[in-house]
Amino acid sequence: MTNGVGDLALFGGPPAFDRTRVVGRPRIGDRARFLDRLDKVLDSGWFTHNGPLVQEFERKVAETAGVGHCVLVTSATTALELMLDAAGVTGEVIMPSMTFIATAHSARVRGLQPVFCDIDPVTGCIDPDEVERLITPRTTAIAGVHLWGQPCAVDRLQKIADANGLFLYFDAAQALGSTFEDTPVGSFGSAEVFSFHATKVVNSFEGGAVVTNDGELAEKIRLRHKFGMNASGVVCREGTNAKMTEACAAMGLTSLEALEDSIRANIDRHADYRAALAGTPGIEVVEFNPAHHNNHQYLIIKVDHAENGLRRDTLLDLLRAENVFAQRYFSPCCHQLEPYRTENPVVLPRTEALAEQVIALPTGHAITTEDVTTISELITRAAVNGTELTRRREAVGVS
Ligand code: T4K
Repeated sequence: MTNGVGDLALFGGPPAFDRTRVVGRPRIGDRARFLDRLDKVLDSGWFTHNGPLVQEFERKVAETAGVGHCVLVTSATTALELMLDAAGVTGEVIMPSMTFIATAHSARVRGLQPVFCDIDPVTGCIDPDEVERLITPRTTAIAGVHLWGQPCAVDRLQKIADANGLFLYFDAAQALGSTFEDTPVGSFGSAEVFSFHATKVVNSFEGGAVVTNDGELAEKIRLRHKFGMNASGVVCREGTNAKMTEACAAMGLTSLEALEDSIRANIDRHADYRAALAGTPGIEVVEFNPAHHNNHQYLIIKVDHAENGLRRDTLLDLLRAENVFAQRYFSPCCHQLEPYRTENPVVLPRTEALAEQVIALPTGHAITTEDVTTISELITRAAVNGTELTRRREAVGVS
């Protein structure tokens, strides 16, 4: 590899990787154990409806989160929707825009109005001072998002919620295995929601969970996730079908058993990237506050165009051409997407500044230290030749 840019795959050279490196390659755990569990499901003839594996997965997720109750459902998005319905939230919900669109959509489909709030520029999580500023008589809830596995300022948010009589919940889709100081994420606010999507630190193919210490809330969610039927099969209210299957729970349990190993691999690759990218102009590997424990499922870099002349999207295109399928987590962010940007345009300077800079890179068990070296060399070449790359892209009409 040379130091110039002419031989990059973006300009017709051969890609650095013959197989794509992705963000969020699913972690299966012990494949034999998964297949054994699946075999037993097939033999049992019991595939769904709160089967034994779903019950076991619920117990283990509750244990991991340090809470009394867990209700498993088909996705985190559905978990958020059911939780908001069960809690009877109405009106306005203050939430960050720097998150996956599901945080906002889950509120909107329940007839709520997301009110987007600016962020702490260091963590990218919701800024409690801004939350206080946005409270109106229509505000009924605050949603924190543990962005990239980092816990929000849970203590301050709880104080604000208590002082104003608001329902506080957390979208913890990215944060299973993280802590706030020594307390596991999952146990804050009135309820938290995990995702077990294929790309998450623990996956159940697709899946999600509400975790809470509020037994009554958990029961209301349970009713809603199975047609409004109680444990005796009597329909007491309306509801939907959001039950997790036994096959998904088999995957979830097996993947959960690998959680510690997964986090260790994530931390190792994080250290590899930090070493390999140290001193690269205008590239910062986002570090997590050591006062908390982070699952390190997301490896985020910030690209400072002012320092290296490189545009974030140029780097993204460059990496993808090399078969490194990096992601923009999260850009554009929620208030820049439909229907929010048309219905309720807002300006969030800190959110927008961060969103312009971020890239999530492949990490963890899916890649090796050598892969990190290769990816980092590509990034360094791009950063060192930032102005030249921008010029070349502009010459072909790409900004
Ligand atoms: N709240 C927050 C804060 C979230 O981050 C999310 C989900 C949610 C709520 C909602 O959770 P769920 O309802 O999904 O349970 C992905 C995921 O689909 C999404 O779950 C996740 N956040 C978000 C951050 O990322 P996309 O559209 O960016 O990418 P996707 O899923 O097509 O795949 C990403 C990469 O992962 C691909 O390059 C390839 C790799 N991949 C993907 C799949 C599906 C695999 O290697 N294997 C796979 O099976 O959304």
